[in-house]
Amino acid sequence: MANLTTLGQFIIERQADFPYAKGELSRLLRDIGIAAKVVNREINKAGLADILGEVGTTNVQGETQKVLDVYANEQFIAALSAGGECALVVSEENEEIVILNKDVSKNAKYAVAIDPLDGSSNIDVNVAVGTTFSIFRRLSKEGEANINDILQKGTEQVAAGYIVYGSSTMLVYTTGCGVNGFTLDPSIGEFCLSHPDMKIPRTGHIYSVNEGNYVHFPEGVKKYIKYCQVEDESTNRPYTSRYIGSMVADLHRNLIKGGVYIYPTTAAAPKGKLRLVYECNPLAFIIEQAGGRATNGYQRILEIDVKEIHQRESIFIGSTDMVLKAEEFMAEYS
Ligand code: AHM
Ligand code: MG
Repeated sequence: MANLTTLGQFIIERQADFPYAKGELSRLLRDIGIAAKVVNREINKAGLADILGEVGTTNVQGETQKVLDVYANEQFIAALSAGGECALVVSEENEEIVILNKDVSKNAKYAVAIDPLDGSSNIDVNVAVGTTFSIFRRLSKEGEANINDILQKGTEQVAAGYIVYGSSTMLVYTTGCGVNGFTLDPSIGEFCLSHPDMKIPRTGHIYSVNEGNYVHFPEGVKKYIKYCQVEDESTNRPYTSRYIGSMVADLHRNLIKGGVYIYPTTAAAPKGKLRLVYECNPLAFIIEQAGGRATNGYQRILEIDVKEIHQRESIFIGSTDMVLKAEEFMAEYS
């Protein structure tokens, strides 16, 4: 126990790393950590408690919501509201922006985008799911927050992270000064620093893509997949294919082991499936801070113009050399 650093301690110790070191961002991150623990507790009870199954309502993307999606959404928004630092939330589960802390005396300075429970189709089969979050300093200086506060490019994020609810539960975040990972110790109910200064290997041999969609992929992606499968000793090919169907879990594995995750355009998702604001941007910030690369095959994810809160984008993210190789195929064939 001697060298244990909890998330709370770490955030305070590293406050000087924050662009605005007044403690507000620290409190916001702490609030997210608290909500993560509550959501984790419910996820671990899934199957025991009568909480599994569909609510019956559909979210903005027309997908049926599961009870835990709704629960996680409520928990994160409640924590952000109670903390007082967050003026606006965008969530995958809410069609419109959610305005919080209207009381001007609170002077809430941040806008947060979340996917409260990503990969939720995996819950009822006991497979890892995740939360992603992206934090911006709001642009409007006073009064009620507005949508422009969140329609900022990914480069403007002041912090971002994810929680992976897997064989253990981890919270990984960045404030632009590297990436640190914390594992939840259920015996003391604290996230403890377990993965300091995470770096993604420059290259790897894992590729993660839903190959069932192969026929609908752009030619460049098809050619890259074939490249991954060709035998070549000098580059350690053929690579290994790993696809969980929970982006956070796929990305977390690739961050540690080295690899690339691709969700390109398909016939069903002509602009890509994943959402720029609360899925691609936070994960791109993390991966870049860990030394990796994240693009849409042509352009850096963090520099893409954000026009609407549920905007979709294709994504190529992971070990720098692997993403660069995939981009070469995109440039040549797509
Ligand atoms: P969701 O936000 O509805 O859960 O969708 C996002 C998820 C990602 O976590 C995952 O990588 C991807 O969708 C899987 O999609 P597919 O089943 O089309 O491969
Ligand atoms: Mg999602």
